[in-house]
Amino acid sequence: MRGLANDPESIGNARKIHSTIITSEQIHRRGAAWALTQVPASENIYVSLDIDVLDPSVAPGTGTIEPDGLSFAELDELLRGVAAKGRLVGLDVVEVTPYRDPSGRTAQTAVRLIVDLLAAAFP
Ligand SMILES: [Mn+2]
Repeated sequence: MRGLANDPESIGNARKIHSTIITSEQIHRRGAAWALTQVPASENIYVSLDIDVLDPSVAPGTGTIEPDGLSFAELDELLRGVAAKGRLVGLDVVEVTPYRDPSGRTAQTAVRLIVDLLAAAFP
């Protein structure tokens, strides 16, 4: 989680169901490898990725632009590491909005993240 758009109600609801919340600031400070230690191993894993977690310099084509997002390297390391935590059974990527990004880099970045995750999950 990151940015100014986080509201206390959403965070409270996530905590009520015992979700672990890791902020992008923590990942910048402590690294993706540390964040992966906070993810428990599981039989089945579903990855739901909102592209706006990335810094807008990498992914400007999205609905909510917030500075200081994850770098491509941070997110790629996280996704590849999550694949080692169990069996990947599903994946979605949301908030890729190509018409807001004439350069096409947001979609290209999203595709590369998907490819790297699938390659790690199904070597
Ligand atoms: Mn979003």
